[in-house]
Amino acid sequence: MALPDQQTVTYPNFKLLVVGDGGTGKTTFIKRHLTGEFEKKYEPTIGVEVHPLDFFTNCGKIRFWCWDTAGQEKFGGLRDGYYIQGQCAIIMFDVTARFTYKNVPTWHRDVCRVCGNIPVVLCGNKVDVRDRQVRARQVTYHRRKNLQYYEISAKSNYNFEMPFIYLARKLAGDAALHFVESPALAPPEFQIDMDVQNRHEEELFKASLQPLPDGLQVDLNVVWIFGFVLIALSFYATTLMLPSSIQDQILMMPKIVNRDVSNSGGLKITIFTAPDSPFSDLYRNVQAVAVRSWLGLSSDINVVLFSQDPSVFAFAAAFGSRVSVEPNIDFT
Ligand SMILES: Nc1nc2c(ncn2[C@@H]2O[C@H](COP(=O)(O)OP(=O)(O)O)[C@@H](O)[C@H]2O)c(=O)[nH]1
Ligand SMILES: [Mg+2]
Repeated sequence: MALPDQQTVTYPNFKLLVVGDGGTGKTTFIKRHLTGEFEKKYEPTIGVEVHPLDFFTNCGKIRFWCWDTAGQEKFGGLRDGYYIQGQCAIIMFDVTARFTYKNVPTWHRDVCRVCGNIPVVLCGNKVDVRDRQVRARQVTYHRRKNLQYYEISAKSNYNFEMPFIYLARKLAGDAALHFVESPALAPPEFQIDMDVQNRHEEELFKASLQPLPDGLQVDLNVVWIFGFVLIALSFYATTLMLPSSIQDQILMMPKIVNRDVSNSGGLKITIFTAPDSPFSDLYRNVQAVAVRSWLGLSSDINVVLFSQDPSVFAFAAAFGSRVSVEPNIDFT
């Protein structure tokens, strides 16, 4: 893979995308490799510098055409022309700036959108800095998405070769592939404290043995529940406090609250909801709390669950006649 005006090479060569927020150290990292820096080519139409990085493996020479932007990523995502025909990727974040880790999913999504399922390495750069904002154990994205993760420090050359070995193995389909010669690298600008870094690596290893926290899903469910409870409460309070003429107007609002005043003159409220399925395990408990809190507001509140999940019927039945199921409207 090469730009149109570049000479190609006879040995295996691959277009390597290097993406991540501006300032994470992508350019610094690529420029450590002296030959690649010396032979780089600028492609003005796309605004990239392409650095040919050669590595010597037990199976022969391999080249990564490393694509590095001229800083366009600072203004948002990159254009598709940057990604097209990418064969592998490095996504970089900065362990001293949390938001750069938060943006990793966006970069990964863009890579996958254009390039499909190519080998991807996640790199946490600047681990030479003592005051990290992203601790090793907090890095979990790669585990969720089945990527490889390395802690690196471009300025100290720490782990420089690891992302390339990983990608070369994946691309060659040979897990035993290894480098037989070190590339010429710029001398380290910092010395990394290996005692500190070994502790980070140990922390990372220990975290890899733990199950992935399910916190995000539970958090989302809690937000969802409280949102609905608040809406229900405010409707209930509003309709009780308003003069009857305005109450009558609210009566005309469809879908959200259906009041049945014909029955014994009392105020009836029906809450329609399309909850997450399935209605078992963790979700069941979380959603049961929501339904119970609605029912607890008043004996005049009924709940209708929009779902086609088979488990919804047993879930609803457990609450008695005030909770029913409407399977023909599926908001999921
Ligand atoms: N401490 C430290 N600083 C780094 C490292 N790598 C890059 N930097 C600094 O981070 C800043 C941004 O680097 P740059 O390579 O331009 O990032 P890019 O925008 O992702 O290409 C520069 O000031 C670099 O000197 C590193 O490993 N450690
Ligand atoms: Mg750059």
